[in-house]
Amino acid sequence: METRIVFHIDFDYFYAQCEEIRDSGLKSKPVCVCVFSDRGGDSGAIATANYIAREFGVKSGMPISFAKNKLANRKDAVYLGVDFDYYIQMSEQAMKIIKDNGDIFEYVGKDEAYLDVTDRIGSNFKNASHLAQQIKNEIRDKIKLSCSIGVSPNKLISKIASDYRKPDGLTVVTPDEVEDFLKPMKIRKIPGIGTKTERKMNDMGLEKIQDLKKLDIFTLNKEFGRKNGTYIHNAVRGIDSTPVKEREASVQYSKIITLKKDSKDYEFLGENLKEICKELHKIIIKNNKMFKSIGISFVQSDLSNKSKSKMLRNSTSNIDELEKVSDQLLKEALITQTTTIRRLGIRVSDLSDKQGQSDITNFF
Ligand code: DCP
Ligand code: CA
Ligand code: CA
Repeated sequence: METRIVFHIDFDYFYAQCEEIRDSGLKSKPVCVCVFSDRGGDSGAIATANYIAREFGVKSGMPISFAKNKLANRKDAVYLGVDFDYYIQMSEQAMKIIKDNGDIFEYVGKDEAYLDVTDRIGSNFKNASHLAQQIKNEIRDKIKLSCSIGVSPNKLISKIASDYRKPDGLTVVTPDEVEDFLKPMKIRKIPGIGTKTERKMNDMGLEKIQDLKKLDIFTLNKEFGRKNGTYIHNAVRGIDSTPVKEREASVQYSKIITLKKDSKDYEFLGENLKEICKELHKIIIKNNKMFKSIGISFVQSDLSNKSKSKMLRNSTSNIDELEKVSDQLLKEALITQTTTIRRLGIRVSDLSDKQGQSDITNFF
């Protein structure tokens, strides 16, 4: 079988880098992107931080107050709320560039994707390395975003390789280099091995990937279960035959607001719903999209969630349709509503590109 060439592409400090691109003044400061909770003040968690903030120990998932402590001496530190719509726009543009440069494109998440380039490159790793560099350049030239790419014969090694030199990395691992590349790495570098498994392995005296290679498949199966055992046995040898599967981003746009007061009154909620429709519609138009599914969601006073959605017969970008259907969903939901509602939101999904009016006029 011909050696495959697979890329794993991962955008560097993604949300924080997007913020730096929008405001280049941020580049010299520690930047923390925060998911503020509803409780106000500093309650909430860090989504991500730029590399300056990371030097002070700020990490994804950490409480915002911890990050503020760590950055106490940096008066210039900046704490921004997440702006998902903007990150999705950035992601879509970068993903398009990636997709256009490969044979099979597999979307993994907003900031990462796999790309199989075997058909256009053959098994030539030198050419693959050039193509990867070209993709990096194109993304940087067009939208200023930096990313890290791993290039190898399979998804597993490429995923490890894209993380190997960050930010702005390009790591090529040819089939001959796979073993040496993996050997000295910490066990946790294998995707899917969590802290719990790692701890258990450490307790068994195993620290590095090369240590794990000493265990035979029977021992691995016995200690970690058959499925995991087999996976680990292959992974430490760099073996992975999972194909890159064509997969597009299933993006959705949503808008949610905290109401001025908790309520289950149709008049009050309906007015707010109209406002949300307007805001959401702006985003849809700006991105030149049509939607086929509409959903409304409540965060109730006890903070539990509730949602209701409807699939339309045809895709549309029409605001009247958006208003009509979300109003209908609201009415239906309120029939059985006992708790008051604290936050109200709408999302549209099953998106497709709108053939812009301008295309048609250009054509004529
Ligand atoms: N993210 C989040 N909460 C987490 C982890 C991540 O909201 N606990 C978001 C913010 C990140 C994005 O997902 O920008 C991508 O996550 P990555 O793990 O790839 O981390 P980054 O892109 O931020 O950093 P890097 O890839 O440079 O290490
Ligand atoms: Ca990333
Ligand atoms: Ca990632």
